[in-house]
Amino acid sequence: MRTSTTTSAVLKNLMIARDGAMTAELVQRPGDFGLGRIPARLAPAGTVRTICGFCSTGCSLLAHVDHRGQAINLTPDPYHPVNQGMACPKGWEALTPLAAHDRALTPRLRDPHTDKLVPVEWSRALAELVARFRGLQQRHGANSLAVLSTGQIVTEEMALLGALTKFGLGITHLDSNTRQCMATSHVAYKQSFGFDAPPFSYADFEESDTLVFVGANPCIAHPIMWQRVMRNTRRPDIVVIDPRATETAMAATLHLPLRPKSDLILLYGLARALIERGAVKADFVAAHTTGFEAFSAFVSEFSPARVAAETGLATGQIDQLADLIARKERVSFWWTMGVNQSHESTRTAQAIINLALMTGNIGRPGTGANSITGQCNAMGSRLFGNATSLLGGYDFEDSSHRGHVASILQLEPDRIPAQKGWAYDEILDGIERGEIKGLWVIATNTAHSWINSGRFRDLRSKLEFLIVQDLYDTTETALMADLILPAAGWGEKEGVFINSERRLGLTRKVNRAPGQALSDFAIFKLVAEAWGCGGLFTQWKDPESTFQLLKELSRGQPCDFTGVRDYAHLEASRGVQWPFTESDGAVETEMSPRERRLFTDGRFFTADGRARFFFEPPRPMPEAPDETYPFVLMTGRGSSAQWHTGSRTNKSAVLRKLAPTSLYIEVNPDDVARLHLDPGGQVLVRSRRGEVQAFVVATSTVQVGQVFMPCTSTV
Ligand SMILES: Nc1nc2c(c(=O)[nH]1)N[C@H]1C(S)=C(S)[C@@H](COP(=O)(O)OP(=O)(O)OC[C@H]3O[C@@H](n4cnc5c(=O)[nH]c(N)nc54)[C@H](O)[C@@H]3O)O[C@H]1N2
Ligand SMILES: Nc1nc2c(c(=O)[nH]1)N[C@H]1C(S)=C(S)[C@@H](COP(=O)(O)OP(=O)(O)OC[C@H]3O[C@@H](n4cnc5c(=O)[nH]c(N)nc54)[C@H](O)[C@@H]3O)O[C@H]1N2
Ligand code: SF4
Ligand SMILES: [Mo]
Repeated sequence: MRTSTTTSAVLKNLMIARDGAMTAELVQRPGDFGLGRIPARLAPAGTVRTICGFCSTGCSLLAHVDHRGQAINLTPDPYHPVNQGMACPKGWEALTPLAAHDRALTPRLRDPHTDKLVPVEWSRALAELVARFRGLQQRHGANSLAVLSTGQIVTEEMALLGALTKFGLGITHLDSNTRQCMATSHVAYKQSFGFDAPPFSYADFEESDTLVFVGANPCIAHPIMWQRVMRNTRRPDIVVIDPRATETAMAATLHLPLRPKSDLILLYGLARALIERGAVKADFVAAHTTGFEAFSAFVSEFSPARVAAETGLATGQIDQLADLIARKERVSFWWTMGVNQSHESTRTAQAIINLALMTGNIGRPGTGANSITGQCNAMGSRLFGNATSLLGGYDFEDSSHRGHVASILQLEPDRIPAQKGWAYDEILDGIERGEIKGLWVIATNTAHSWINSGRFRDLRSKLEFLIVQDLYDTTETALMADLILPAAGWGEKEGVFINSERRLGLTRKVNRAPGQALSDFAIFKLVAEAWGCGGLFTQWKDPESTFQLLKELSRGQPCDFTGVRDYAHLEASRGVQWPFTESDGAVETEMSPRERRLFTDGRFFTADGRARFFFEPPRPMPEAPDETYPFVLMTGRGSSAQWHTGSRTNKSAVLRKLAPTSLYIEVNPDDVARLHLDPGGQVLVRSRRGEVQAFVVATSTVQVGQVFMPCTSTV
């Protein structure tokens, strides 16, 4: 009953929305479902400061906006503390993908007779979503539905989606593409520091004496962070631990090309070497940590001979690195996907954290155990995705946490589930078992980016209803959908991103979304109304009022940012790093530091204020090479001009020119000769899960027995 009334009200509003110029956002008549208006605040003509929507660096871009409120081009902000006037090719080209010919302009619904995706009105799309999802819940239970989200929408949208899914629609299983990315570091920090808290500031790139990069290729993946390293005037040693001689390794002063997935052994061996060198900061360890003695006993088994044998490195290389850590005053450790995407990634991240703790390299300039995240708002999803942690870094399992969050959100506490839902891989397993029947995918391209993409294709047939919400209706996942919801993208809506150094930055609407595309925020509000649970979200009027709610959720937490007044404050201050409490805000002046790191007082976020040493015996790589599959395949970023599955970057002619246009595989010249491969010719690359054609690039950047392919190609 409630649904049908609401749906007709939605229809009325959509008719208004289709009229006139305001197609970009729904203009709600005040009073209709108590929504008020979701403002479509267009930027005034002139220059507007915004934050890039690709990677987690969070560069500030100046959008130059004409009298129609449309950005005509972008330049990097010379005065921003993050990028200091620099941008990578994706940033410079960020407007181009918005104008692509394959933008999703209307919702599309699969016609059961023709099997084609045909344009439908928003009202029909919403009614269908509700009917199909409700029907599945009625027949198979509330948890026959699941949601896959992203690190690429603004924090306000993530939080609304998380709240809508779990508190409104009654779906427990929500996870995001950050599971493929830095979820393991989230856990590592939570266990070691008591909260998911990357401690660094980008200034640390410039202030270190030794920088150790583990499984990270910032020259390609975070080029502006790398520029910050290049601005370091302390003549630092730069160490790269990576099986490949990457662009970053080539620029390093020491490259350790270890065997893939032998990092944990190396890091434990380094800990022993540091203990033997007397490099342990005993005062710091005694005052601020727990568990060092057991750790010290544990690592005694990692002799140089064992480490060399198991990592393939020479003992001299390991000694050299131990010296660089032991002898330098300021040592910072940085890691990315070479660590996070592995079978023992949480412990590997913690082995890095242990090195920083035992040598007292934390809380001082140029130090830290620093996880670099990937997507523009991966950090926002860590705090407000509402996936494994409850909004604001709380725990679903803790009833006092649930009660607290419910009181801020003015909800009945029992609306908040008492357990976290399934992770991404568990959701896919649930589809396979026939338990999940309906899936809603937002701002991620699962059919391309999930490991073993063939499996997702097979799972599709087990889903009774697949919804995809994206900028484009041509992504591999959208083409499989039963319903496509057209979304506004970066630059077409406003909200907050949180970058790798915990900086909240405001991203602005500098363009109208095309056709009937709506911001994800507006779509989630409409779904709530159509579902009949809109009343739960009256406080979430628009992104900025939602930001005020998020502030309240952060109050008293390590990530407290209650000192940020509003969007205008964020913009004027060029971003604020958390924590920034109300009292910090009250004493803020022009002279307040613009870069801050955590743990300067040696107090961590655990109950006793001490950091923990975590460790575990290394396990062999689960799927080692064998006779049929003799190579180790590594994948990663191939070019600073390409972004993941290419849905956005492939739309720019400029970016397409900057990267190879065909898929390639890098093979060591000895293997090329041994297998009589034709450099530049095509090969069929086959794994236990799939096969693909690629052309051969003979290069000694990969070791014998190893090959590399980029995870994006410009095809
Ligand atoms: N241009 C561009 N930039 C991006 C992205 C993009 O798609 N395009 N994506 C963004 C995202 S979401 C992310 S998560 C980041 C990723 O940023 P990075 O992790 O820096 O990028 P990858 O290319 O995945 O690099 C991982 C490195 O780990 C190495 N590696 C593989 N196995 C091992 C191992 O066992 N041990 C060690 N030590 N190293 C290993 C690989 O050789 C590779 O050089 O990039 C972000 N930036
Ligand atoms: N082989 C291999 N696979 C990998 C990796 C690897 O290194 N190797 N890396 C993994 C990692 S670290 C990551 S993070 C993932 C990334 O994997 P994906 O998230 O699948 O990659 P993207 O291409 O960024 O997909 C994002 C989609 O969201 C859409 N989009 C962008 N902005 C918005 C928006 O505001 N709203 C909506 N609704 N849609 C939007 C884009 O059009 C695009 O289709 O890939 C993972 N997969
Ligand atoms: S480095 Fe990242 S944030 Fe900066 S311009 Fe490039 S993609 Fe955007
Ligand atoms: Mo990522």
